[in-house]
Amino acid sequence: MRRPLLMGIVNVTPDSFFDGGRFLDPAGAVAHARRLMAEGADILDVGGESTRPGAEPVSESDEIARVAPVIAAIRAESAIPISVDTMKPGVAAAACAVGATMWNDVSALSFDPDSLAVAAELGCGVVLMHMQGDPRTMQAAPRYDDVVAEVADYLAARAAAAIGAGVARESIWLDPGLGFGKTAEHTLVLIRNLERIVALGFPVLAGASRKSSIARIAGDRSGPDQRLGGSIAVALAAARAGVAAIRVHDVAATRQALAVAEAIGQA
Ligand code: HH2
Repeated sequence: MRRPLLMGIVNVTPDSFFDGGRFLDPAGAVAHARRLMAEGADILDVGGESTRPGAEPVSESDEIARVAPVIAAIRAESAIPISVDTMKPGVAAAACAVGATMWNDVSALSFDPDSLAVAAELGCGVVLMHMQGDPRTMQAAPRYDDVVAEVADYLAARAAAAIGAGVARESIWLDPGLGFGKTAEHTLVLIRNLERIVALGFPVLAGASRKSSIARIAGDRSGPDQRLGGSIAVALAAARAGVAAIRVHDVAATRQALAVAEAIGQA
C-alpha cells in the first residue's frame, strides 16, 4: 500500500454539512489551514459554496470574496498545493490568480459552458468529479443500472472532453463523487470497486469524510461529528485500492490510521 496524499478540507461557508460557519471568517479559515498543514496535509482544498444536498447556490462575487483572501493568505506563508472547490470558472480563475494550483470541480467542468476552455487556459490541475444531477436535487432518487460502469464511463468521457479542449492529460485527476447523487448502497459499491476508477489511468481522489452515507452504511444515526471512525474505514479501503489522494476533514487521525495500516502491511 503506497500512502495516498491527504487533502485537507477548508470550507469558508456558513452552511457546509460538517464545518459550516466555523471558518467563515478569513482569519479563522487560515488558522484552520495552518492546523491542517501542521497535522500533515499534503494539499488544501478551499471551498466557498456548500455542495451538500439542498444547499443554496452562491453568487460568483460572494464565492470569490470568501475564498480568494484565504487562498492568498495561505499562499503568503506556504508553498503547499491548494485546490479551489468550485463549479464556476470565474472563481477558479480568481483563485488561481492568488495562488491556487488546482481546480476541484464537482461538476467535472460541465456546470458552465466556458469551464473547459478556462481550465485549459489556466493550465492548473483539475479534479473531474462524478455527480448525478445537481446538489439541490441529487439525493431525491439516484438511479443506476451499473453504478461503477456508469461512473467510470462518465469520468473517462469528461477526461476526453477536457483533453480535447486543451487541458494537459497529466493535469487531470478523477473522483467518483462518493455520496453525490448516490444512495448509501451505490456509494458502498463504488468504494468496493475503486480499483476500476484507478484503472482508468489518472490519479484518483476520493472522499467520504463525515458524509451521511457513512452513517447509513454503518446502520446508525450518527451526526457528522460522530462519523470519524467510518470515515477512516473508507480512507483505508481507498488507500488499498490505490487512490492518489483522500479528501478529509481530519488529517491527523487519517494520517495515523494510514501509517499504522502501512506498517502492518509491511510487517
Ligand atoms: N465532497 C464535498 C465537496 N467537494 N470535491 C471532491 N472532489 N470530492 C468530494 O467527495 C467532495 C468535494 C462535500 O464535502 P464538504 O466540502 O465537507 O461539504 P460541503 O459541500 O457541504 O461544503
